[in-house]
Amino acid sequence: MQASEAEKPRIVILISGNGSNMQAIAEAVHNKEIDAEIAGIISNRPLAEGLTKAQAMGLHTDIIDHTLYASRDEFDHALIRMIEDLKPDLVVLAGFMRILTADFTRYFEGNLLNIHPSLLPKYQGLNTHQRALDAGDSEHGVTVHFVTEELDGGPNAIQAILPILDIDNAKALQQRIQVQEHIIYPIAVKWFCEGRLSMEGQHAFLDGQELPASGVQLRS
Ligand code: NHR
Ligand code: GAR
Repeated sequence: MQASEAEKPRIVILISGNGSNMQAIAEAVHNKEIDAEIAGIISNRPLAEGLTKAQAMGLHTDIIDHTLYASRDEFDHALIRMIEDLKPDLVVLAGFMRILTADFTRYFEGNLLNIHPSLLPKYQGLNTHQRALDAGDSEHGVTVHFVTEELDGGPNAIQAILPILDIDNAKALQQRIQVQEHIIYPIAVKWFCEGRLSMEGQHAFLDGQELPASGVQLRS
């Protein structure tokens, strides 16, 4: 039986910039590849290009400018309230660029996903493409993981792996990785919305089986 609109899992997506991952997920919902509802898009940057994209798709958008808050704590508590108003089942970080406090990550733990452009646990933090090149790595990639207090340290759900080519630079790598991001993020969100992907006690599970530390790996 088709679930009625009111019963569909509700997704809130947090962005700071371009919003291409937000768009990939919203399109997968629109195309009914994911049986869910986009409850809203929230940006901490008032001028994020992703806001325009979300509005063009007819999605609800909210802005919460972190520069107007005196501390990370106050910002995160206001952000929790704004997200809660949208009654989410899943919160998705899609190029969201503010480090979140433990109060925030604990509040949504198990229902909070992020996409990070490296083969986690390698290269947590920023500048990942250049760091993979500088290290002379033969492979690089992107990971969808559950968010915990530890930055880029929560359990992995899925990662896409790409070879690094002799002629690569950070920009070329970033472009090839973005193509993979738009494939694996909708897959992870779909699994979550179907109740197949979950987090229990710092481990990720798919279909009741604990995933390896890498998560599911897609190699191209
Ligand atoms: N917060 C927690 N607690 N845990 C994670 O795993 C998080 C998180 C917040 C964001 C995304 C992230 C990434 O995938 C993310 C994961 C921003 C920074 C950062 O240094 C680091 C990691 C991530 C996002 N932000 C600077 C800050 O001071 C600001 C940088 C900027 O505005 O450009 O918050 O890598
Ligand atoms: C994505 O490439 C994502 O992996 C990266 O930011 C980009 C956002 O693109 N995330 C981080 O670097 C987190 N530190 P988008 O706004 O077009 O989705």
